[in-house]
Amino acid sequence: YSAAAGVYSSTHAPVPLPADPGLSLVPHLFSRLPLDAAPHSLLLRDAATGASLTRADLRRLVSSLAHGLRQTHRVRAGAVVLLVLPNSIAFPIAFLAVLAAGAVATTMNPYSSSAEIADRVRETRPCLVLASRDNVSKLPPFAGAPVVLVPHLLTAAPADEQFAPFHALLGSGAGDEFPSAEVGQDDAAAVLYSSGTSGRSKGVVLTHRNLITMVELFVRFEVSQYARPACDNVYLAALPMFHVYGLSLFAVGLLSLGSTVVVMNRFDVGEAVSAIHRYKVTHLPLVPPIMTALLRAKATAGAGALPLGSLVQVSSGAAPLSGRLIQDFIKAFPHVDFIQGYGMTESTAVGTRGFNSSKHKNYASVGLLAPNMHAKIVELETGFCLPPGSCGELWLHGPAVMKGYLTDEDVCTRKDGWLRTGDLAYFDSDGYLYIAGRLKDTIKYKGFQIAPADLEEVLVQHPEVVDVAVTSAEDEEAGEIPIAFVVRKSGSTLTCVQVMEYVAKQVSPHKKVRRVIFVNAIPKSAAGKVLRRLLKDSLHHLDVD
Ligand code: 4UW
Repeated sequence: YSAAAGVYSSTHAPVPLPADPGLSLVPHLFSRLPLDAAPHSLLLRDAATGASLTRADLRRLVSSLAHGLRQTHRVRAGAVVLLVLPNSIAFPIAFLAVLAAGAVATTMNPYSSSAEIADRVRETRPCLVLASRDNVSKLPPFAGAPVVLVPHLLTAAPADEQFAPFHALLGSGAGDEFPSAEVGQDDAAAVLYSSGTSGRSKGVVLTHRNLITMVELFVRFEVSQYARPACDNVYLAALPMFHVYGLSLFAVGLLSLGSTVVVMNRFDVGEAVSAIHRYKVTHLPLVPPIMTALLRAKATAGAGALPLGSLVQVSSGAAPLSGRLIQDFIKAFPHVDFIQGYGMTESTAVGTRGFNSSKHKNYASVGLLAPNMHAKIVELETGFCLPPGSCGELWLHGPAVMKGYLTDEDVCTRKDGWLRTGDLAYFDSDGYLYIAGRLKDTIKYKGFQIAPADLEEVLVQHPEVVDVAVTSAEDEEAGEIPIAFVVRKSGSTLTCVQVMEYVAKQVSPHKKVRRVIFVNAIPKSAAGKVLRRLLKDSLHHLDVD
């Protein structure tokens, strides 16, 4: 910590990053993947069927799909391709091929509603949509954007007519060489959605440099801290790849290390346990609700104990974790190295990672700042930079921080290259970071982001709703749940259930409003800003729904 500058620098030695401005993610990734050494070693495996892809398969499929996209759909530098895909071994191939073709991939929750998909199409104007079969019925009629259905498994024969166009794209490939896509490190590579510190959810533009940085400073760096060779590691991809946490690991970073990624189509605790056992999974990145689910499964299994002996490391992030849950988990799975990590969409998942040595175990901290990254802890009232031990807003600076938002400049979140995280945090004198609370409005339901403003916009459309404000309530299962304070039209007999059903029809399942409270007025500041804190505090005084 430099008291003069008020800046915390990473305690790790800097990691060299590629300088070539013409480099893009996919060539970089494959330059890091020792293909010749072990072309047939397993990279991706489908948890349900066991179907697998090798390093050589990945290279061939990404390259031929990239050529196919350029030839058939004129996918070019700067064009956007929308991915509405659940986890599958095809997801990383689709994502990487879009980038290798020079285009920009935008991902979204595959359980999104039609309205949400239509919104995204309006905002990002994709030239092509890659979707799973389950999503076809939800896709709005696209002006000028064809839809190609992507199968879960690429190894199966293309018996199904619906997937013929996708297989035709793969077939149009030209060997293992990637197309010469005229993009470099400063060009956009992906648009992921996040609400930042306020307002509606918006597109976070990540460049090839951001993604290359993520690979080097987060995934490769973390694995290099351990003595185990990375190619012996088997990861369970239980988290969704449309979100930055799953995307950075399973669809990008880990592939460059030659580790095996076992992909679950959708999380289910029983299936996760049997996949861990069957494929001897060693690494399990998760969110706090999955820890709770594993603990419950263990309690139910009783003396028969869960067959999780292969696990070496479990890491948790994306949402706060209670000390109690950490202790219960460590007691239940003593052979597992447990760490927390912290990241954001706006920082390409790069932030902090825990590291336990035999001498030093620090489970409550989210870990040490990633190499090459800087931080400040800023006092809210004064804007002063605070020293170790003092709590303030965490700001981040470094090559992983996004280029900006797609639709608005949101000057609040980014200031002079500093990303205001909206999180309350402090460092200890050894450089370990602790998250103490959240200043921003974002709600985290099972680690998924919900922007209250998105739900408010849906709710105010209801003809019997006069005013509304959404905030969160703590929940043992999900961490937090969205809760709506609603002012009804006078004389309206609208019920809580009707309000919840109205929202549920229009949003992804994780965004559903799970509690409704009718009020006479929404408390607002003189400037008209909703006083969410006041509403949240009022929850403690309410004992009726
Ligand atoms: N404790 C408390 C945490 C924590 C947290 C995040 O949806 P986003 O934009 O992004 C994420 C990314 C999570 C992540 C990425 C890479 C990684 O190694 C890792 O560690 C395991 C996690 O969730 O939400 C960002 C917001 O989520 C909260 C915090 O409010 C942050 O601004 N958050 N991690 N460990 N809160």
